[in-house]
Amino acid sequence: MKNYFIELENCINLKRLEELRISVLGKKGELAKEFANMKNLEPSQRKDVAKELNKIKQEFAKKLEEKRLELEEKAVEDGMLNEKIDISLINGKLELGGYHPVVETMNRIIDYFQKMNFSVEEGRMVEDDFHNFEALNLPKHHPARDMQDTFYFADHHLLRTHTSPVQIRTMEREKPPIRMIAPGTVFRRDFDLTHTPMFHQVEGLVIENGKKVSFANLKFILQDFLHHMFGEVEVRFRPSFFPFTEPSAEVDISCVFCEGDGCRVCSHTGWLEVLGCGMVDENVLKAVQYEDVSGYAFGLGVERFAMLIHRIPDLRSLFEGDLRLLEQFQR
Ligand code: 2U9
Repeated sequence: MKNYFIELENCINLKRLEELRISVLGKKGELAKEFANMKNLEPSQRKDVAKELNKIKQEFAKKLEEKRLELEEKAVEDGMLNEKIDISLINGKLELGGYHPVVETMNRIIDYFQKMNFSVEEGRMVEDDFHNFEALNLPKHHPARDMQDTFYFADHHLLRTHTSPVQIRTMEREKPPIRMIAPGTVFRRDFDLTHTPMFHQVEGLVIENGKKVSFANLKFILQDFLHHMFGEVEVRFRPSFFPFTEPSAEVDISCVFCEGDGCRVCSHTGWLEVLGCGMVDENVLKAVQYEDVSGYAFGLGVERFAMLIHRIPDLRSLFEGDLRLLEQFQR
């Protein structure tokens, strides 16, 4: 029996442990044989031998159980160390995501202008007063600079209220000709049915040396762009005012909901305003030390485009992350 105890002590796997259990405690095992042998003993000896054998049986069973727990624990640990999980297996329930309608619309806009040979420029969201206002002919005390409209930091920096500072920085960095768009996130202290404090714009700028760029060029590209985005719509230009362009215009398309008949969305005018534009103001060109150049600029709100293209009635639904809306844009 002594040998079995030593073997149990040195046992290193569960299979051998089970073999040991059977050889010692099994029906035909070592102990069963010893118990059977008792019939050959003197009756006076049997009691002591039985007591001794039972003691050995209990001790072996206890040590065997301890060893089993130890080896099982080790098997789990070894398994975790050596296990390789194949994460490439598909469970058949994969669902494809999609672009958020604002991103998808932004990408379509960018695509159009890239095909028209515009470069895509990005800037910073935290800007200074000069690039966001001063250089754009928005002098000190202009109402647009109001604390009410702009998020200011304590150190005179601010969250850009439009992407126009990107054009200013591009002009500071590069000589004409310039042919660029600036897509990006902008911030205004505005929150109601039709305004969110964070939204997206795409602005464009074209500058050429001399008098090469005209309002007719601006009209052509914006008309073509709007047909690309909205299909067969009427386009009209209305005189307007912006500090950074002169002359300026707002651009309308015939209402995509009622096709110009008049409805609630277009306030019964038959027209929807979708763009602002104009020839770059002299004062803006002066601020970046450009001389003898001509240029046009335009700007649009991406959320408004996304809403009109996809017939999304409520601006706020674009920012709620509701899957019932987003799932409709799965690829
Ligand atoms: C430079 C010079 C001129 C960009 C322009 C608009 C007209 C315009 C609005 C559309 C909807 C902003 O998101 S919105 O509220 N934008 O109407 N933006 S012209 O003019 C510039 C920009 C940069 C250097």
